[in-house]
Amino acid sequence: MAVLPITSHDVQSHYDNAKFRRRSVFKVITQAVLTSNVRRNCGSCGVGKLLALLMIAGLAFLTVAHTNSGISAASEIVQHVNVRGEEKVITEGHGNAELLKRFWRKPPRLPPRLPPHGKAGNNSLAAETHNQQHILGSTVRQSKVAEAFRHAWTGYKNYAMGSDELMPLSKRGVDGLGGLGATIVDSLDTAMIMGLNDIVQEAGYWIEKKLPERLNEKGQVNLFETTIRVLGGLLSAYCLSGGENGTTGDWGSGTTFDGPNPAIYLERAQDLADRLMSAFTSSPTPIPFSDVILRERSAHPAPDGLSSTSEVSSLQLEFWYLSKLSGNPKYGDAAMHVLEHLKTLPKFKGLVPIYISPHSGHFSGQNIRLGSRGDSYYEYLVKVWLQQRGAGHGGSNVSYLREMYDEAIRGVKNRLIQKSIPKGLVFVGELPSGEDGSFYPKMDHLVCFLPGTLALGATRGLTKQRAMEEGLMTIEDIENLKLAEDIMKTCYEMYAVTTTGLAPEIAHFHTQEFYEDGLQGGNKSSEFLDDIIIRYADRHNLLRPETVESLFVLHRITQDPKYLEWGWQIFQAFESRTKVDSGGYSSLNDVTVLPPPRRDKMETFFLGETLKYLYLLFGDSNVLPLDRFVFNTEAHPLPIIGKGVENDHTSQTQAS
Ligand code: DMJ
Repeated sequence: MAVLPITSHDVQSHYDNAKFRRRSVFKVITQAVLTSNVRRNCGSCGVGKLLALLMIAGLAFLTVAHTNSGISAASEIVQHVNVRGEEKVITEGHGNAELLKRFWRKPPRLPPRLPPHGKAGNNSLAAETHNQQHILGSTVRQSKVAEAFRHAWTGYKNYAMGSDELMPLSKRGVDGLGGLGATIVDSLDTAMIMGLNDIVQEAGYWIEKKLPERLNEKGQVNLFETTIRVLGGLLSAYCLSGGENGTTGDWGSGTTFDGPNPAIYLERAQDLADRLMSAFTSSPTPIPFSDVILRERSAHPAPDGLSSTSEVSSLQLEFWYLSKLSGNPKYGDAAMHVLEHLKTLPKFKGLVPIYISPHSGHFSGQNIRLGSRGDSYYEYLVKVWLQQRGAGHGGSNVSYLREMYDEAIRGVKNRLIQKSIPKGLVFVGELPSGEDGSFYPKMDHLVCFLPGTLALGATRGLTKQRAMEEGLMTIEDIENLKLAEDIMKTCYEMYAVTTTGLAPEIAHFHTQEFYEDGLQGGNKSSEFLDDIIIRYADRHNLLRPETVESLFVLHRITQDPKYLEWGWQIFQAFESRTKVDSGGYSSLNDVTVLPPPRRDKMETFFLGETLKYLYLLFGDSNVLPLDRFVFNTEAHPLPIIGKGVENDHTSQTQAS
């Protein structure tokens, strides 16, 4: 196990707020003497009292000045402690002079408090969290994101309540996901996290009163979409509203929510999962069919007979957690059986084709990519391992997932990573014809989940600093975190390179072998105009979350404040380009022109993921800490079971 030393450069303090600057001794004393009380009463005080006060001040000043050289020597005592190569900076005590200094020093002036985003009551933990956000200067940004969420919800509620999605331009709803009110369920835990109790109540009661009839009556849904958005949303709502342990404080909120008893969310989840189970039970192999008829509790394959690899491998966080909650192992067993089966299949350096047949149980075709139909296969390998590794057996029963993940990432580095020219952006390309075919420099926006996943895998959700201190990071982990940061930059530049400041759905990259002229993003001040190629057919933006998702994870893990700024720029671009006055936000048809032509759809993941990740990015890292919660691929947080990181320590001790 190789551990790089942590340098003081890694240990960053990142607030730069003029209100917290050190004040001079003279200022401290004059401010302390002229307290508001003295000032208030000064009109009535006599000349004698004033002179006495000035004398006391003078004496205090002389004492401090006399000992000042001693203070500066003592207060600057800094110890460099080497603990496993780590540099720690410790400031020692300062004696009497420092005590006097402290006595006179007024506490720093904090920025004014803003009201909480919701109407929910807060306990002391929430208040402390809130205070922290002020210190970091994040509350204003969080309020703006919460306002955006309310605007999105209000548009949906006014024109589309009960439909899957809002068409914000024609002000009506559309059922693109089978008619389960997908926006409602996808949004609920975001409203909880933001403390928007009135929305929690509206969404919660709809789920209590209306969802059962939808489940009974509706026809075809996609197994994957319904699992990640609806089942995931219900399970997360159950967890965050205190269903599992009777308290909401566990995840850093402390808020109590209105709405139905949390047990309702679990009941709905189980009803839905019982119907979805037919996708597994009808298939002749462990690979589930892609489509389910809810009212009939039956399932069938997609018209071409194939399932997407990412779809069959991104069900396990949800089904396994449901088994744990319900005590019925059938959900988790069926879902985990898919991964156990995938483990046995031949792969190319850990990489897999994007289609699989539920009839044969084998991969179909050669196309390898981390974009659509491939993406969350790689994401769930590591997330399911994180979720379950501490659940028992020392994590050995899921260690194969970590091995599959590590091998796949080696394959990515080996075959899919290149640098663009002329400016050298690191991007993830594709192998459309498999291992023997050529590299294709195309990267879907969807691939921008990868920086977050790489960072999570590298530190197990801890900050880099802590993971280093605890000796948890191997050389490979450190390399992977570096790769995460490089790809993160590319994802950010995919936004910054366009006229609107929003990324296209797909980008191509200029390489030695590949170039297409005249297809630039349009932002003349971007230095990457020549590196990123945006074809006409790829210029739309669906309000997708992947980049801000990774910004959130990378900021939590590296604590680098640049990710806050990138996220803020992206949020502002969403605000100025996609907000619809009458309510909601719209997708765009072309991110390279102003004003951008709009597309009449607000995807559920804008509320379920994009705004949630932005809100969490600007907030306190004690809320939903990444070593205790894992976000499903639709951003619904689920708890990590048992001893997560502790288990990593144990397995390392055993191994060494
Ligand atoms: C979401 O439904 C999920 O994040 C999924 O994994 C990928 N596509 C969308 C968001 O872009």
